[in-house]
Amino acid sequence: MPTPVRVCRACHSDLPSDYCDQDSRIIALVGAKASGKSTYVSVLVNELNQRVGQAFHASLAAMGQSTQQRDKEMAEDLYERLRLPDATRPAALGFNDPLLYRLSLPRRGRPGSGTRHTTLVFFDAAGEDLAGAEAMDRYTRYLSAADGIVLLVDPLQLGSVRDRLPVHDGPPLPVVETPPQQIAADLAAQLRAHGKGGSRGRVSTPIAVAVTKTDMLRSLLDPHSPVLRNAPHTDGRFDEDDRLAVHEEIRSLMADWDSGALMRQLELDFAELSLFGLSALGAPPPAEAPADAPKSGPQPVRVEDPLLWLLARRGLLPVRSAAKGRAGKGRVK
Ligand SMILES: Nc1nc2c(ncn2[C@@H]2O[C@H](COP(=O)(O)OP(=O)(O)OP(=O)(O)O)[C@@H](O)[C@H]2O)c(=O)[nH]1
Ligand SMILES: [Mg+2]
Repeated sequence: MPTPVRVCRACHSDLPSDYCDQDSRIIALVGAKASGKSTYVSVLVNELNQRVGQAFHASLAAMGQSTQQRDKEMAEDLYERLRLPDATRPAALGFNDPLLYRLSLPRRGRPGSGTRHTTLVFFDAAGEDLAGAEAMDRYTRYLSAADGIVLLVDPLQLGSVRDRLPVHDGPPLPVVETPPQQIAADLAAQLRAHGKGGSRGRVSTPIAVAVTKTDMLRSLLDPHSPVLRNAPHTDGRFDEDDRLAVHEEIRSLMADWDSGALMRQLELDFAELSLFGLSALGAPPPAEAPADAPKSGPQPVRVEDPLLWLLARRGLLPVRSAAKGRAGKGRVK
């Protein structure tokens, strides 16, 4: 029946009035429990509003009352009270609504050439809802509708990384959760079952695989590693060569960590993938207050890269590459 506000026909949730007028990109966030998904979203939104927004002449606005309210709470918790997000509640306790944002970018990457609006939908599930094929089933409709997936991999979950970290004064290492390889395999199986299997059985949805908490890996990285500093974003362009440098660096790190098992699995399952490394906080939480952000607030490194890659692949961002012929159009295996 007619309603005074626009609602979804399936679930009857409110749809912000401009939701249907824009191109939309659903970004699914996947990762084991405590891999850093909620912290990442909160920091990413803040960076898109500030440093990254400035570099790309972009602006981001929370859409609809529910996102506006949660956006405000997330920012107050992390940036004013310096509190890290609580564990996300599992779907069994009530479904978590996705976060909707309108991202406005100049056409052709230049201000004054008109604006293109894109709706970004972030879905931040609880880790335990992604911890097995059965649990993930609840999310399948949303995962199969996603235009891009960001898989967060917590390096502190990997045995060989835990063994190599120097004795540190940060908070204790997290308990071991679902291995990223299993999440990736279950995810691919779900997507294939929903018609996302392309040539040679590989899933066609692009996947950005990001190693999180890179602030903890300093002792394992070269001090000049590209992973330890932000991407340049020169002239408001996505730097393809920089992305490849990070991709190769993370690939060789992972080869060292697990003999490349995760990478081999990903290459068998996904047709388009790129590896990233990021730190949402820039430093470990204080040892005496592990539920708090570092005292100086989040100082993120490379949080925007996975999303920018997904947007650039869709032609929504101008790309810069000194080796265009060699790198192709942003496709990497
Ligand atoms: N060192 C470091 N630790 C981080 C970073 N981001 C998150 N963490 C740690 O990881 C914990 C979990 O982060 P969350 O963002 O809640 O993880 P999640 O994936 O949303 O977890 P669930 O909602 O339970 O699935 C935080 O409480 C921090 O202790 C980071 O950038 N660096
Ligand atoms: Mg969470």
